[in-house]
Amino acid sequence: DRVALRTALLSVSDKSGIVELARALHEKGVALVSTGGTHKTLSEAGLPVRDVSELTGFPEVMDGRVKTLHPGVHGGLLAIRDDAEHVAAMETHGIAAIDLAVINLYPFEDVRAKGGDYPTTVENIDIGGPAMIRAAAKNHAYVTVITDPSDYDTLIAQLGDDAATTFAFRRQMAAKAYARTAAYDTAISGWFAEVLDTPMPRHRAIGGVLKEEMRYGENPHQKAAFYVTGENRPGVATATLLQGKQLSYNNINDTDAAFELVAEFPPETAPACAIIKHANPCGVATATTLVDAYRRALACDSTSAFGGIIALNQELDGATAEEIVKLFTEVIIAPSVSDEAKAIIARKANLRLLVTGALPDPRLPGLSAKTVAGGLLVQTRDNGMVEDLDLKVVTRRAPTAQELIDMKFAFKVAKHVKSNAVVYAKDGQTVGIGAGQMSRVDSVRIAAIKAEEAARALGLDKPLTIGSAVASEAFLPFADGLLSAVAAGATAVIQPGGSMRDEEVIAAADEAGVAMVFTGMRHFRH
Ligand code: 93A
Repeated sequence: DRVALRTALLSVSDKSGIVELARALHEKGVALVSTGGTHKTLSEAGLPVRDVSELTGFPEVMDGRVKTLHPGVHGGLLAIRDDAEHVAAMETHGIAAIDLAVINLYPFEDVRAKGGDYPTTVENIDIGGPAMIRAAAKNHAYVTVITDPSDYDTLIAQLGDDAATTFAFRRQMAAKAYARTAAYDTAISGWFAEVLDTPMPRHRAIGGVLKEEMRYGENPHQKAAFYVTGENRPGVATATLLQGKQLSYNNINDTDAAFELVAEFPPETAPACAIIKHANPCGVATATTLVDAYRRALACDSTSAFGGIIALNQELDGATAEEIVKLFTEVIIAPSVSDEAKAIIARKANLRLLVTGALPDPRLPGLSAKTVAGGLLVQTRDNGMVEDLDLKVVTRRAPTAQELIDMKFAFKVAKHVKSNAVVYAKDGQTVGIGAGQMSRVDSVRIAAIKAEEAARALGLDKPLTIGSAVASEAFLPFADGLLSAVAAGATAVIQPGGSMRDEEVIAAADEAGVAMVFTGMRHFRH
Protein backbone atom coordinates (compact mmCIF):
# COMPACT_ATOMS: atom_id res chain seq x y z
CA ASP A 1 0.00 0.00 0.00
CA ARG A 2 2.96 2.31 -0.34
CA VAL A 3 2.45 5.05 -2.94
CA ALA A 4 5.54 6.76 -4.31
CA LEU A 5 5.55 10.54 -4.38
CA ARG A 6 6.50 11.99 -7.75
CA THR A 7 5.00 15.46 -7.59
CA ALA A 8 4.38 17.58 -4.51
CA LEU A 9 2.37 20.78 -4.33
CA LEU A 10 3.49 23.06 -1.53
CA SER A 11 1.36 26.07 -0.64
CA VAL A 12 1.84 27.37 2.87
CA SER A 13 1.24 30.59 4.76
CA ASP A 14 3.27 29.45 7.75
CA LYS A 15 6.58 28.86 6.04
CA SER A 16 8.40 27.40 9.05
CA GLY A 17 10.16 24.16 8.17
CA ILE A 18 9.06 24.26 4.55
CA VAL A 19 12.56 24.65 3.08
CA GLU A 20 13.86 21.64 5.03
CA LEU A 21 10.88 19.55 3.96
CA ALA A 22 11.18 20.62 0.32
CA ARG A 23 14.88 19.81 0.36
CA ALA A 24 14.23 16.33 1.75
CA LEU A 25 11.60 15.77 -0.94
CA HIS A 26 13.87 17.06 -3.67
CA GLU A 27 16.66 14.76 -2.54
CA LYS A 28 14.26 11.82 -2.94
CA GLY A 29 13.55 12.94 -6.49
CA VAL A 30 10.12 14.45 -5.81
CA ALA A 31 9.24 17.30 -8.22
CA LEU A 32 8.17 20.51 -6.46
CA VAL A 33 5.34 22.87 -7.44
CA SER A 34 4.34 25.94 -5.46
CA THR A 35 2.17 29.04 -5.25
CA GLY A 36 3.67 32.54 -5.35
CA GLY A 37 5.05 33.16 -1.86
CA THR A 38 6.03 29.57 -1.20
CA HIS A 39 7.67 29.41 -4.64
CA LYS A 40 9.71 32.46 -3.76
CA THR A 41 10.86 31.00 -0.43
CA LEU A 42 11.89 27.71 -2.01
CA SER A 43 13.67 29.14 -5.02
CA GLU A 44 15.53 31.60 -2.79
CA ALA A 45 16.74 28.55 -0.86
CA GLY A 46 18.15 27.26 -4.14
CA LEU A 47 15.57 24.53 -4.72
CA PRO A 48 14.21 23.74 -8.19
CA VAL A 49 10.49 24.48 -8.02
CA ARG A 50 7.88 25.09 -10.69
CA ASP A 51 5.11 27.63 -10.40
CA VAL A 52 1.57 26.36 -10.05
CA SER A 53 0.58 28.42 -13.10
CA GLU A 54 2.53 25.87 -15.15
CA LEU A 55 -0.03 23.28 -14.02
CA THR A 56 -3.04 25.49 -14.61
CA GLY A 57 -1.89 27.42 -17.65
CA PHE A 58 -3.53 30.30 -15.85
CA PRO A 59 -1.93 33.14 -13.90
CA GLU A 60 -2.66 33.89 -10.25
CA VAL A 61 -5.35 36.55 -10.43
CA MET A 62 -7.37 38.82 -8.16
CA ASP A 63 -4.64 39.42 -5.60
CA GLY A 64 -4.16 35.68 -5.23
CA ARG A 65 -7.82 34.99 -4.48
CA VAL A 66 -7.69 32.64 -7.45
CA LYS A 67 -4.42 30.78 -7.77
CA THR A 68 -5.07 27.06 -7.37
CA LEU A 69 -8.83 26.92 -8.02
CA HIS A 70 -8.41 25.17 -11.34
CA PRO A 71 -8.97 21.67 -12.82
CA GLY A 72 -5.22 21.51 -13.45
CA VAL A 73 -4.76 21.35 -9.67
CA HIS A 74 -7.97 19.69 -8.53
CA GLY A 75 -7.91 17.09 -11.30
CA GLY A 76 -4.35 16.26 -10.31
CA LEU A 77 -5.42 15.79 -6.68
CA LEU A 78 -8.70 13.96 -7.27
CA ALA A 79 -7.97 11.57 -10.14
CA ILE A 80 -8.29 7.88 -9.36
CA ARG A 81 -4.96 6.62 -10.59
CA ASP A 82 -6.15 3.22 -11.84
CA ASP A 83 -9.46 4.30 -13.34
CA ALA A 84 -9.20 4.25 -17.14
CA GLU A 85 -11.64 7.12 -17.60
CA HIS A 86 -9.86 9.29 -15.05
CA VAL A 87 -6.52 8.56 -16.70
CA ALA A 88 -7.98 9.37 -20.12
CA ALA A 89 -9.34 12.66 -18.81
CA MET A 90 -5.90 13.55 -17.45
CA GLU A 91 -4.33 12.84 -20.84
CA THR A 92 -6.99 14.70 -22.81
CA HIS A 93 -6.78 17.81 -20.63
CA GLY A 94 -3.10 17.72 -19.82
CA ILE A 95 -3.59 17.20 -16.08
CA ALA A 96 -0.59 15.92 -14.10
CA ALA A 97 -1.02 13.81 -10.96
CA ILE A 98 -0.19 15.49 -7.63
CA ASP A 99 0.80 12.90 -5.02
CA LEU A 100 1.52 15.12 -2.05
CA ALA A 101 -0.17 18.34 -0.94
CA VAL A 102 1.51 20.32 1.82
CA ILE A 103 -0.80 23.13 2.74
CA ASN A 104 -1.43 25.39 5.67
CA LEU A 105 -4.04 28.07 5.53
CA TYR A 106 -4.21 31.87 5.59
CA PRO A 107 -3.83 32.69 9.30
CA PHE A 108 -7.47 33.57 9.88
CA GLU A 109 -7.42 32.52 13.56
CA ASP A 110 -4.33 34.65 14.32
CA VAL A 111 -5.74 37.68 12.54
CA ARG A 112 -9.02 37.28 14.45
CA ALA A 113 -7.23 36.86 17.79
CA LYS A 114 -5.14 39.96 17.13
CA GLY A 115 -8.35 41.88 16.43
CA GLY A 116 -7.66 42.51 12.74
CA ASP A 117 -9.95 45.02 11.05
CA TYR A 118 -12.95 43.81 9.07
CA PRO A 119 -11.49 43.76 5.53
CA THR A 120 -8.22 42.20 6.70
CA THR A 121 -10.04 39.46 8.56
CA VAL A 122 -12.28 38.72 5.57
CA GLU A 123 -9.28 38.65 3.23
CA ASN A 124 -7.72 36.01 5.48
CA ILE A 125 -10.51 33.56 4.80
CA ASP A 126 -8.69 30.96 2.73
CA ILE A 127 -10.73 29.38 -0.07
CA GLY A 128 -8.25 27.62 -2.33
CA GLY A 129 -6.29 26.05 0.53
CA PRO A 130 -9.23 24.23 2.17
CA ALA A 131 -10.44 23.16 -1.29
CA MET A 132 -7.09 21.50 -2.00
CA ILE A 133 -6.85 20.00 1.49
CA ARG A 134 -10.30 18.46 1.16
CA ALA A 135 -9.60 17.16 -2.34
CA ALA A 136 -6.27 15.59 -1.38
CA ALA A 137 -7.76 14.09 1.80
CA LYS A 138 -10.69 12.58 -0.10
CA ASN A 139 -8.24 10.91 -2.44
CA HIS A 140 -6.04 9.56 0.38
CA ALA A 141 -6.03 6.17 -1.35
CA TYR A 142 -3.36 7.79 -3.55
CA VAL A 143 -2.58 11.23 -2.21
CA THR A 144 -0.79 12.34 0.96
CA VAL A 145 -1.98 15.57 2.60
CA ILE A 146 -0.04 17.45 5.25
CA THR A 147 -1.65 20.40 7.02
CA ASP A 148 0.48 20.79 10.12
CA PRO A 149 4.21 21.69 10.09
CA SER A 150 4.67 19.43 13.13
CA ASP A 151 4.04 16.47 10.79
CA TYR A 152 6.88 17.30 8.39
CA ASP A 153 9.35 15.15 10.31
CA THR A 154 6.99 12.19 10.41
CA LEU A 155 6.52 12.52 6.66
CA ILE A 156 10.26 12.63 6.04
CA ALA A 157 10.67 9.56 8.24
CA GLN A 158 8.02 7.76 6.15
CA LEU A 159 9.87 8.21 2.90
CA GLY A 160 12.17 5.26 2.26
CA ASP A 161 14.30 4.91 -0.84
CA ASP A 162 11.04 4.70 -2.80
CA ALA A 163 9.89 8.14 -1.53
CA ALA A 164 6.55 6.56 -0.63
CA THR A 165 3.93 6.78 2.10
CA THR A 166 1.79 4.02 3.61
CA PHE A 167 -2.00 3.90 3.44
CA ALA A 168 -2.20 4.06 7.24
CA PHE A 169 -0.24 7.31 7.26
CA ARG A 170 -2.22 8.85 4.40
CA ARG A 171 -5.48 7.98 6.12
CA GLN A 172 -4.32 9.41 9.43
CA MET A 173 -3.25 12.64 7.73
CA ALA A 174 -6.58 12.77 5.84
CA ALA A 175 -8.50 12.54 9.11
CA LYS A 176 -6.38 15.32 10.54
CA ALA A 177 -6.93 17.39 7.40
CA TYR A 178 -10.71 17.35 7.76
CA ALA A 179 -10.38 18.19 11.46
CA ARG A 180 -8.33 21.18 10.37
CA THR A 181 -10.75 22.47 7.74
CA ALA A 182 -13.68 21.92 10.13
CA ALA A 183 -11.93 23.91 12.87
CA TYR A 184 -11.06 26.60 10.34
CA ASP A 185 -14.67 27.08 9.27
CA THR A 186 -15.73 26.97 12.91
CA ALA A 187 -13.40 29.86 13.65
CA ILE A 188 -14.85 31.83 10.75
CA SER A 189 -18.38 31.08 11.88
CA GLY A 190 -17.48 32.10 15.46
CA TRP A 191 -16.02 35.36 14.22
CA PHE A 192 -19.27 36.18 12.43
CA ALA A 193 -21.18 35.49 15.64
CA GLU A 194 -18.88 37.97 17.42
CA VAL A 195 -19.21 40.58 14.68
CA LEU A 196 -22.98 40.24 14.69
CA ASP A 197 -22.86 40.56 18.49
CA THR A 198 -24.96 37.49 19.08
CA PRO A 199 -23.73 34.01 19.94
CA MET A 200 -26.38 32.54 17.55
CA PRO A 201 -26.28 28.92 18.72
CA ARG A 202 -28.50 27.97 15.77
CA HIS A 203 -26.36 29.47 13.05
CA ARG A 204 -22.83 28.80 14.06
CA ALA A 205 -20.53 25.84 13.92
CA ILE A 206 -19.39 24.56 17.29
CA GLY A 207 -15.89 23.29 17.89
CA GLY A 208 -12.31 24.28 18.40
CA VAL A 209 -8.67 23.68 17.67
CA LEU A 210 -6.74 21.06 19.58
CA LYS A 211 -4.60 22.76 22.22
CA GLU A 212 -3.24 19.78 24.10
CA GLU A 213 -3.84 16.17 24.98
CA MET A 214 -4.12 15.35 28.64
CA ARG A 215 -2.71 12.19 30.19
CA TYR A 216 -6.29 11.12 30.94
CA GLY A 217 -9.81 12.45 31.39
CA GLU A 218 -12.07 12.71 34.40
CA ASN A 219 -10.82 9.20 35.31
CA PRO A 220 -7.58 7.46 34.39
CA HIS A 221 -9.26 5.06 31.94
CA GLN A 222 -10.69 7.97 29.91
CA LYS A 223 -8.73 9.78 27.20
CA ALA A 224 -8.98 13.55 27.00
CA ALA A 225 -7.93 16.61 25.03
CA PHE A 226 -8.39 20.35 25.39
CA TYR A 227 -9.68 22.41 22.46
CA VAL A 228 -9.62 26.19 22.20
CA THR A 229 -12.53 27.94 20.55
CA GLY A 230 -10.77 31.21 19.75
CA GLU A 231 -13.35 33.09 21.79
CA ASN A 232 -11.98 36.36 23.07
CA ARG A 233 -12.36 35.58 26.78
CA PRO A 234 -9.50 35.54 29.31
CA GLY A 235 -9.51 32.25 31.17
CA VAL A 236 -7.96 28.85 31.55
CA ALA A 237 -7.91 28.14 27.79
CA THR A 238 -5.62 31.06 27.01
CA ALA A 239 -3.78 31.42 30.33
CA THR A 240 -0.01 31.10 30.65
CA LEU A 241 1.26 28.38 32.97
CA LEU A 242 4.11 30.01 34.89
CA GLN A 243 5.03 26.95 36.88
CA GLY A 244 3.92 23.43 37.75
CA LYS A 245 3.12 20.42 35.61
CA GLN A 246 0.47 20.24 32.91
CA LEU A 247 -3.10 20.73 34.11
CA SER A 248 -5.33 17.67 34.22
CA TYR A 249 -8.84 17.47 32.81
CA ASN A 250 -10.35 18.01 36.27
CA ASN A 251 -7.93 20.85 37.00
CA ILE A 252 -9.02 22.66 33.85
CA ASN A 253 -12.69 22.19 34.62
CA ASP A 254 -12.31 23.38 38.21
CA THR A 255 -10.00 26.26 37.31
CA ASP A 256 -12.55 27.52 34.83
CA ALA A 257 -15.30 27.37 37.46
CA ALA A 258 -13.07 29.24 39.92
CA PHE A 259 -12.04 32.02 37.54
CA GLU A 260 -15.51 32.59 36.10
CA LEU A 261 -16.82 32.91 39.66
CA VAL A 262 -14.19 35.32 40.92
CA ALA A 263 -14.64 37.45 37.80
CA GLU A 264 -18.12 38.34 39.11
CA PHE A 265 -16.36 40.59 41.62
CA PRO A 266 -14.90 43.72 40.00
CA PRO A 267 -11.33 44.24 41.26
CA GLU A 268 -11.88 47.98 41.65
CA THR A 269 -14.62 47.30 44.24
CA ALA A 270 -12.69 44.86 46.43
CA PRO A 271 -10.15 42.06 46.27
CA ALA A 272 -11.93 38.72 45.97
CA CYS A 273 -10.97 35.07 46.27
CA ALA A 274 -12.81 31.88 45.34
CA ILE A 275 -11.71 28.38 46.31
CA ILE A 276 -13.12 25.53 44.25
CA LYS A 277 -13.37 21.80 44.76
CA HIS A 278 -15.05 19.53 42.25
CA ALA A 279 -16.34 22.53 40.29
CA ASN A 280 -18.18 23.91 43.33
CA PRO A 281 -17.00 26.76 45.54
CA CYS A 282 -16.07 25.77 49.08
CA GLY A 283 -15.45 29.39 50.00
CA VAL A 284 -15.73 32.83 48.43
CA ALA A 285 -14.90 36.15 50.05
CA THR A 286 -14.09 39.78 49.49
CA ALA A 287 -12.04 41.90 51.88
CA THR A 288 -10.00 45.08 51.97
CA THR A 289 -6.81 43.15 51.22
CA LEU A 290 -6.33 40.11 48.98
CA VAL A 291 -4.72 38.08 51.73
CA ASP A 292 -7.76 38.67 53.94
CA ALA A 293 -10.08 37.70 51.10
CA TYR A 294 -8.15 34.42 50.85
CA ARG A 295 -8.25 33.83 54.62
CA ARG A 296 -11.99 34.53 54.75
CA ALA A 297 -12.69 32.28 51.75
CA LEU A 298 -10.68 29.52 53.39
CA ALA A 299 -12.54 29.90 56.69
CA CYS A 300 -15.83 28.85 55.07
CA ASP A 301 -14.70 25.24 54.67
CA SER A 302 -10.98 24.81 55.32
CA THR A 303 -11.29 21.00 55.24
CA SER A 304 -12.65 20.89 51.70
CA ALA A 305 -10.25 23.60 50.52
CA PHE A 306 -7.34 21.12 50.85
CA GLY A 307 -6.14 20.34 47.32
CA GLY A 308 -8.42 22.98 45.88
CA ILE A 309 -8.18 25.57 43.14
CA ILE A 310 -7.78 29.23 44.06
CA ALA A 311 -8.92 32.07 41.83
CA LEU A 312 -8.15 35.74 42.51
CA ASN A 313 -9.70 38.81 40.91
CA GLN A 314 -6.45 40.79 40.98
CA GLU A 315 -2.69 40.46 41.03
CA LEU A 316 -1.41 37.78 43.37
CA ASP A 317 0.81 39.61 45.85
CA GLY A 318 3.53 38.35 48.19
CA ALA A 319 1.43 38.38 51.36
CA THR A 320 -1.31 36.28 49.77
CA ALA A 321 1.19 33.88 48.18
CA GLU A 322 2.86 33.41 51.57
CA GLU A 323 -0.50 32.45 53.08
CA ILE A 324 -1.54 30.17 50.20
CA VAL A 325 1.62 28.03 50.29
CA LYS A 326 0.82 27.00 53.88
CA LEU A 327 -1.86 24.66 52.55
CA PHE A 328 -1.81 22.07 49.76
CA THR A 329 -3.35 23.69 46.68
CA GLU A 330 -3.51 22.33 43.13
CA VAL A 331 -3.84 25.49 41.03
CA ILE A 332 -3.81 29.27 41.42
CA ILE A 333 -5.28 31.44 38.67
CA ALA A 334 -5.05 35.23 38.67
CA PRO A 335 -4.90 38.06 36.13
CA SER A 336 -1.24 38.66 37.08
CA VAL A 337 1.41 37.83 39.68
CA SER A 338 3.96 40.07 41.39
CA ASP A 339 7.63 39.08 41.25
CA GLU A 340 7.65 38.60 45.01
CA ALA A 341 4.67 36.23 44.82
CA LYS A 342 6.28 34.35 41.94
CA ALA A 343 9.35 33.67 44.08
CA ILE A 344 7.23 32.46 46.99
CA ILE A 345 5.11 30.15 44.82
CA ALA A 346 8.32 28.79 43.23
CA ARG A 347 9.08 27.09 46.54
CA LYS A 348 6.19 24.70 45.77
CA ALA A 349 7.33 23.09 42.56
CA ASN A 350 4.09 21.20 41.95
CA LEU A 351 1.74 24.12 42.50
CA ARG A 352 0.45 25.28 39.13
CA LEU A 353 0.33 29.01 38.65
CA LEU A 354 -1.72 30.45 35.80
CA VAL A 355 -1.94 34.05 34.68
CA THR A 356 -4.56 35.31 32.29
CA GLY A 357 -3.68 38.99 31.80
CA ALA A 358 -7.26 40.06 32.55
CA LEU A 359 -10.60 39.01 33.97
CA PRO A 360 -13.44 37.88 31.69
CA ASP A 361 -16.42 40.22 31.51
CA PRO A 362 -19.27 38.35 33.21
CA ARG A 363 -21.85 40.28 31.20
CA LEU A 364 -20.45 39.26 27.82
CA PRO A 365 -22.46 36.70 25.90
CA GLY A 366 -20.81 33.48 24.83
CA LEU A 367 -21.64 29.83 24.52
CA SER A 368 -21.59 26.85 26.80
CA ALA A 369 -22.03 23.29 25.63
CA LYS A 370 -22.38 19.82 27.01
CA THR A 371 -22.70 16.50 25.32
CA VAL A 372 -25.60 14.14 25.58
CA ALA A 373 -25.62 10.69 23.98
CA GLY A 374 -25.47 11.39 20.26
CA GLY A 375 -25.79 15.15 20.63
CA LEU A 376 -24.48 18.46 21.80
CA LEU A 377 -26.54 20.87 23.87
CA VAL A 378 -25.53 24.48 23.31
CA GLN A 379 -26.77 27.57 25.07
CA THR A 380 -25.68 31.14 25.64
CA ARG A 381 -23.63 31.60 28.79
CA ASP A 382 -25.49 32.56 31.97
CA ASN A 383 -24.44 36.22 31.94
CA GLY A 384 -27.18 37.49 34.26
CA MET A 385 -25.90 39.75 37.05
CA VAL A 386 -27.80 40.39 40.26
CA GLU A 387 -26.80 44.08 40.11
CA ASP A 388 -28.77 44.44 36.89
CA LEU A 389 -31.95 42.86 38.26
CA ASP A 390 -35.00 44.56 39.59
CA LEU A 391 -35.13 43.15 43.12
CA LYS A 392 -38.63 42.96 44.53
CA VAL A 393 -39.14 43.03 48.30
CA VAL A 394 -42.00 40.61 48.97
CA THR A 395 -42.08 40.56 52.78
CA ARG A 396 -43.44 43.10 55.24
CA ARG A 397 -39.94 43.72 56.47
CA ALA A 398 -37.54 45.19 53.92
CA PRO A 399 -33.89 44.06 54.12
CA THR A 400 -31.43 46.34 55.89
CA ALA A 401 -28.64 47.84 53.80
CA GLN A 402 -26.21 45.21 55.09
CA GLU A 403 -28.67 42.37 54.47
CA LEU A 404 -29.11 43.57 50.90
CA ILE A 405 -25.35 43.52 50.33
CA ASP A 406 -25.11 40.02 51.80
CA MET A 407 -28.07 38.80 49.74
CA LYS A 408 -26.56 39.98 46.48
CA PHE A 409 -23.22 38.44 47.40
CA ALA A 410 -24.89 35.12 48.24
CA PHE A 411 -26.95 35.11 45.03
CA LYS A 412 -23.87 35.86 42.95
CA VAL A 413 -22.07 32.87 44.43
CA ALA A 414 -25.17 30.64 44.14
CA LYS A 415 -25.07 31.20 40.37
CA HIS A 416 -21.78 29.26 40.35
CA VAL A 417 -22.88 26.41 42.60
CA LYS A 418 -24.34 23.20 41.14
CA SER A 419 -28.11 23.01 41.59
CA ASN A 420 -29.77 22.72 43.98
CA ALA A 421 -27.65 25.56 45.31
CA VAL A 422 -28.00 27.26 48.67
CA VAL A 423 -25.50 29.82 49.92
CA TYR A 424 -25.39 31.58 53.28
CA ALA A 425 -23.30 34.76 53.34
CA LYS A 426 -22.41 37.46 55.79
CA ASP A 427 -20.18 40.52 55.49
CA GLY A 428 -18.84 39.67 52.05
CA GLN A 429 -18.02 36.07 52.89
CA THR A 430 -19.75 32.76 52.28
CA VAL A 431 -20.43 31.01 55.59
CA GLY A 432 -22.20 27.88 54.35
CA ILE A 433 -22.65 26.33 50.89
CA GLY A 434 -24.98 23.46 49.98
CA ALA A 435 -24.46 22.11 46.48
CA GLY A 436 -25.80 19.58 44.04
CA GLN A 437 -28.58 18.00 46.10
CA MET A 438 -31.66 16.51 44.51
CA SER A 439 -33.82 18.18 47.16
CA ARG A 440 -33.51 21.91 47.82
CA VAL A 441 -34.27 21.54 51.50
CA ASP A 442 -31.31 19.14 51.77
CA SER A 443 -29.03 21.83 50.31
CA VAL A 444 -30.38 24.29 52.91
CA ARG A 445 -29.59 21.84 55.70
CA ILE A 446 -26.18 20.80 54.37
CA ALA A 447 -25.11 24.44 54.04
CA ALA A 448 -26.11 25.02 57.67
CA ILE A 449 -24.23 21.91 58.81
CA LYS A 450 -21.12 23.12 56.95
CA ALA A 451 -21.46 26.46 58.74
CA GLU A 452 -21.60 24.74 62.12
CA GLU A 453 -18.48 22.75 61.25
CA ALA A 454 -16.70 25.93 60.19
CA ALA A 455 -17.64 27.62 63.45
CA ARG A 456 -16.22 24.68 65.41
CA ALA A 457 -13.01 24.74 63.36
CA LEU A 458 -12.67 28.46 64.08
CA GLY A 459 -13.39 27.94 67.79
CA LEU A 460 -16.59 30.02 67.71
CA ASP A 461 -19.48 29.22 70.01
CA LYS A 462 -22.29 29.85 67.52
CA PRO A 463 -22.80 28.95 63.86
CA LEU A 464 -21.84 31.57 61.33
CA THR A 465 -25.26 31.43 59.72
CA ILE A 466 -26.72 33.47 62.59
CA GLY A 467 -27.68 36.83 61.13
CA SER A 468 -26.73 35.79 57.59
CA ALA A 469 -28.46 36.17 54.24
CA VAL A 470 -29.34 33.03 52.35
CA ALA A 471 -29.63 32.63 48.59
CA SER A 472 -31.33 29.94 46.59
CA GLU A 473 -30.46 29.88 42.87
CA ALA A 474 -33.98 28.73 41.96
CA PHE A 475 -37.31 29.33 43.66
CA LEU A 476 -38.10 27.79 47.04
CA PRO A 477 -40.96 25.49 46.12
CA PHE A 478 -42.25 25.08 49.68
CA ALA A 479 -41.98 26.89 53.01
CA ASP A 480 -39.88 24.05 54.49
CA GLY A 481 -36.60 25.25 52.93
CA LEU A 482 -37.18 28.76 54.17
CA LEU A 483 -38.06 27.57 57.68
CA SER A 484 -34.95 25.43 57.75
CA ALA A 485 -32.81 28.45 56.80
CA VAL A 486 -34.52 30.56 59.46
CA ALA A 487 -33.82 27.83 62.01
CA ALA A 488 -30.13 28.07 61.02
CA GLY A 489 -30.24 31.79 61.79
CA ALA A 490 -30.73 33.43 58.39
CA THR A 491 -32.54 36.76 58.62
CA ALA A 492 -32.75 37.55 54.91
CA VAL A 493 -33.62 35.44 51.89
CA ILE A 494 -32.95 36.03 48.19
CA GLN A 495 -34.47 33.78 45.55
CA PRO A 496 -35.97 34.09 42.06
CA GLY A 497 -39.59 33.57 43.18
CA GLY A 498 -42.17 32.22 40.81
CA SER A 499 -43.31 29.12 42.66
CA MET A 500 -46.99 28.16 42.71
CA ARG A 501 -46.68 28.41 46.47
CA ASP A 502 -44.94 31.81 46.65
CA GLU A 503 -47.77 33.11 48.88
CA GLU A 504 -47.18 30.31 51.37
CA VAL A 505 -43.41 30.91 51.39
CA ILE A 506 -43.89 34.70 51.80
CA ALA A 507 -46.34 34.12 54.68
CA ALA A 508 -43.80 31.88 56.41
CA ALA A 509 -41.13 34.56 55.97
CA ASP A 510 -43.41 37.25 57.41
CA GLU A 511 -44.29 34.98 60.30
CA ALA A 512 -40.58 34.51 61.05
CA GLY A 513 -39.84 38.22 60.62
CA VAL A 514 -37.25 37.69 57.89
CA ALA A 515 -36.84 39.92 54.85
CA MET A 516 -37.14 38.30 51.43
CA VAL A 517 -36.50 39.58 47.90
CA PHE A 518 -37.31 38.04 44.54
CA THR A 519 -34.80 38.43 41.72
CA GLY A 520 -37.03 37.20 38.89
CA MET A 521 -33.98 35.40 37.46
CA ARG A 522 -32.98 31.80 37.98
CA HIS A 523 -29.43 30.46 37.87
CA PHE A 524 -29.77 26.70 37.38
CA ARG A 525 -26.39 25.05 36.91
CA HIS A 526 -26.41 21.33 36.30
O1 93A B 1 -6.80 33.09 -1.93
S1 93A B 1 -7.09 31.71 -1.88
O2 93A B 1 -8.30 31.38 -1.23
N1 93A B 1 -7.20 31.13 -3.38
C1 93A B 1 -6.44 30.17 -3.88
O3 93A B 1 -6.65 29.77 -5.03
C2 93A B 1 -5.38 29.61 -3.07
N2 93A B 1 -4.46 28.68 -3.34
C3 93A B 1 -3.66 28.55 -2.26
N3 93A B 1 -5.88 30.98 -1.14
C4 93A B 1 -5.14 30.05 -1.76
N4 93A B 1 -4.06 29.39 -1.30
C5 93A B 1 -3.41 29.63 0.00
O4 93A B 1 -2.31 30.47 -0.24
C6 93A B 1 -2.84 28.45 0.70
O5 93A B 1 -3.78 27.79 1.55
C7 93A B 1 -1.70 29.04 1.51
O6 93A B 1 -2.10 29.40 2.80
C8 93A B 1 -1.32 30.31 0.77
C9 93A B 1 0.06 30.21 0.21
O7 93A B 1 0.29 31.28 -0.65
P1 93A B 1 1.77 31.71 -1.04
O8 93A B 1 2.48 30.46 -1.49
O9 93A B 1 1.59 32.70 -2.15
O10 93A B 1 2.40 32.32 0.17
